[in-house]
Amino acid sequence: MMAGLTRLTSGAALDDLVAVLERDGAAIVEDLVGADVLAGLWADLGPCLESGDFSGNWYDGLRTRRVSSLFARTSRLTPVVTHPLYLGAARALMQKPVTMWIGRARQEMVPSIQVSTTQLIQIHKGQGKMPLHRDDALHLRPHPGPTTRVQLMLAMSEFTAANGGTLVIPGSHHWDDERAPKSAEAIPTELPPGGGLIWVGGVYHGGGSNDTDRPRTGLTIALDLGNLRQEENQYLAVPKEKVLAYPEEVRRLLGYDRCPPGLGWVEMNDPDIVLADDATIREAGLVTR
Ligand SMILES: O=C(O)CCC(=O)C(=O)O
Ligand SMILES: [Fe+2]
Repeated sequence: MMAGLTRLTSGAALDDLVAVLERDGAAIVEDLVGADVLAGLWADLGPCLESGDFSGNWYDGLRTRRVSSLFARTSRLTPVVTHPLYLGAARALMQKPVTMWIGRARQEMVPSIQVSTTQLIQIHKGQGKMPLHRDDALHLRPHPGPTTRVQLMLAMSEFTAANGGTLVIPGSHHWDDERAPKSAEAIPTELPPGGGLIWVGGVYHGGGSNDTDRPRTGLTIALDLGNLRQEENQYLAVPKEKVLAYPEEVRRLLGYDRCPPGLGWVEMNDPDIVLADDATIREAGLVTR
């Protein structure tokens, strides 16, 4: 029997979580958000799941419901995406300084990070295992290598071995691209509602099979390095007024930020200028949107 994933609580030291993520590529935070946060998210997002259809393809799961554009559908994701352990781990693992010469000046640039995908994933009875995969395969990068994604799965319902709790192969982010993942190597994520699984993009994982009568619901957010293309196009998925409902830190994470030294500008400026009101935009002589 393989040991389970390392389990921490919200009060854990960030350095301890980062050390576990570097070693295993995945960790559990038992109590990521409280019942009030969870209830608010259910109130906003639950109806979207109920009115939605099952996925139309085998990979996403024919007995799985998925809802995306989460920052457009709820304004209550701040405590999730800015949780000090989740955001802190993402920053620690991805915002590594890069040095460069600009003329004769040796400069250090720290990349930004950004929300890359959001999804509610509800696995129903009869859904089989998802193929084990690496989510950073999207980045078409060789392994092993620097972390380009840190992802969260917030349990909106209980996660168990029987109901499809995410299967994870600890340590598989250290593997090269020749080694194939095997089902027998994967261990299920077990979480109470409000708990979270944090994992890095290079770790093999996948949804489990649900053999129970009750659906398993998770809310996933991925934070990626800011110099990569977002998986889910946040600029198109989240209308301006929904972006403005979030605090500046979250707006920056949604992509209204520059990745140093200079990716993502608008009008030679920070892209968040497009969030200003129309009068200010006209006064500054910028193109109105
Ligand atoms: O639902 C899960 O537990 C994981 C889903 C997943 O890995 C994915 O959609 O890429
Ligand atoms: Fe995945």
